[in-house]
Amino acid sequence: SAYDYVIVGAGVGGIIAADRLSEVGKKVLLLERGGPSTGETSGDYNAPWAAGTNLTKFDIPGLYESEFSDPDPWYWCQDITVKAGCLLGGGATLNGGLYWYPTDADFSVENGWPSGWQDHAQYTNAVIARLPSTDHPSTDGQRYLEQTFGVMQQLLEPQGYRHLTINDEPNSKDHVYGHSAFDFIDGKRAGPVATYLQTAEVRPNFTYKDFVYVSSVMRNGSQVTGVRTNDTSLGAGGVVSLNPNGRVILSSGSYGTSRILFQSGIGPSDMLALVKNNTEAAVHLPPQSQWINLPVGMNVSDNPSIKLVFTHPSVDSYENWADVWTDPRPADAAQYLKNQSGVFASSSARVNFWRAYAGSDGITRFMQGTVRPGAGSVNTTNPYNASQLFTMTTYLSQGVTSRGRLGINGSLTGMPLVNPWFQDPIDKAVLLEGIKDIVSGIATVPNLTLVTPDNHTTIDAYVNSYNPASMNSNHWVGAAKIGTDPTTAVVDTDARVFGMNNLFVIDASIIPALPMGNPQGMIMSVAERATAKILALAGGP
Ligand code: 6FA
Repeated sequence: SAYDYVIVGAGVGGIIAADRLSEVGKKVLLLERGGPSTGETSGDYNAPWAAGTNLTKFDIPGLYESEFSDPDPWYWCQDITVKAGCLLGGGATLNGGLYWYPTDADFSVENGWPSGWQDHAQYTNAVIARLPSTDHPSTDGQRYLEQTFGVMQQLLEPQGYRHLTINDEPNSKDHVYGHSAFDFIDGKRAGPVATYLQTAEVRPNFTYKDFVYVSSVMRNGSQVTGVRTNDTSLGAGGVVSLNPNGRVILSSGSYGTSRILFQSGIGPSDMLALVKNNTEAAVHLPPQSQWINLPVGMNVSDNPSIKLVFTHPSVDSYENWADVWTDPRPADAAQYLKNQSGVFASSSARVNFWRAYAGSDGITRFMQGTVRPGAGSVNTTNPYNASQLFTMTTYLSQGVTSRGRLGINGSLTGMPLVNPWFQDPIDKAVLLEGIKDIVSGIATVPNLTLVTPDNHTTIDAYVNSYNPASMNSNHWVGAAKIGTDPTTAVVDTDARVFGMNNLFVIDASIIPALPMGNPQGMIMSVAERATAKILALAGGP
């Protein structure tokens, strides 16, 4: 059987595209390399205390931090050197759930978007209608483990910050703070898996196949003729067929989509040469005369982030989340199992704030802060009270000018080739200024102590010696950037790969520059709009 649309990757972008295309009657095949995740999708990776329930590691928001201490973290892609989700839902199944409605400025021409993409409201509102955010995810409407909010209030108010419900005023991102907002529903992880995928799955014209790995698309010049998979039940040699005028959408995430493009003969010549030198992959690489030289993997950005660790006597560090999987606080576990309320109904973040900074190059950059009880690591020569720790992650968000590069090695492992953080010294100077502003307020909050860096380390020294790998925020965008010029962009303003008739990308890769907040809200809006654009294009199925 053949399909109108084959979508590769059931993550944030792919699920939304699949739902919208099947909604209008297209015959859609959604392929995913991983398997079930949440209980609703037959996932069964449960904490011992939730055994026998349909509440998996991925359903229970309070288990988020346990992803990073799991002895067998099978859910991370094993062939990508940075963190990416290789299971149904992709990053949306594993992420911290922070969820920001995109701002108007996120889609501005100044922020890299081609003209025509500025009026995002219709698409953002479509996302909000399916997946409203919440800043009080517990089913009883109460907020839990909120001590850091009070501390941050004391720290930020004297610096002129205003308290607001963040997603009620998405465009207000200067000197504002509020409760963290999440894509959780009924006290559980929601995201596209719990919403868009559910409506797609009841349609007879929609097919979902998991545990299918896509290596490349088969091309006849500018026409994709099939999708090459490792599943021979899908077609001879594992090749999935398209209907006449059928289209393929790559939604495999920044690293996954880039790798498929390379193996399909699309990308910089050094990456294609690596595929050609890989015995297994070389067999399916189109002849060099059909290679398309596009800047796949270039122009990537990710928020540089620096963590500060504090103590305050009012704060409950929640044992730094170390025991949530095997030995949770019994009352909290029981409360959650009873009706999805309490501490476990939220992931770890409790407070977010933003402030605008003018860089010496005239560009406005925003600093985002995310505050959570507990700390992953502490580096201090002074004594401190481990039960009072909390962490503030400071990120540079919209306005970041640094760019890096991602790609593959000879074994086709996905990896950063050039780190994107602080390539431009002005990015570094601005984040440093922001951190210093925060630290300058510590003295106004009784008993607030900065423990990392400790009082023998200057903020400059701390930032200067910060391990670049620890600056990673897992928010990679731009690998197949949208634009009007194939020397600097990979997809055109309809999300179609330059030089191809029927190959598209809908995922984080097409986003040209970082948005104001953690990116999944923007990716969702982009997926809504890109799908509408593709449907409106002449010549389709
Ligand atoms: N974003 C937010 O907005 N808020 C957060 O709190 C947040 N936290 C995190 C976080 O804590 C971690 C650890 C990570 C890794 C990311 C976080 N992000 C957060 C970022 C956010 O999750 C990502 O930006 C977002 O998921 C990217 O969406 P995409 O649609 O671009 O890509 P996905 O990775 O979601 O999905 C790709 C799918 O394709 C996966 O399901 C994958 O298994 C599949 N796939 C990949 N290669 C494939 C292949 N060759 N064949 C078939 N399927 C493939």
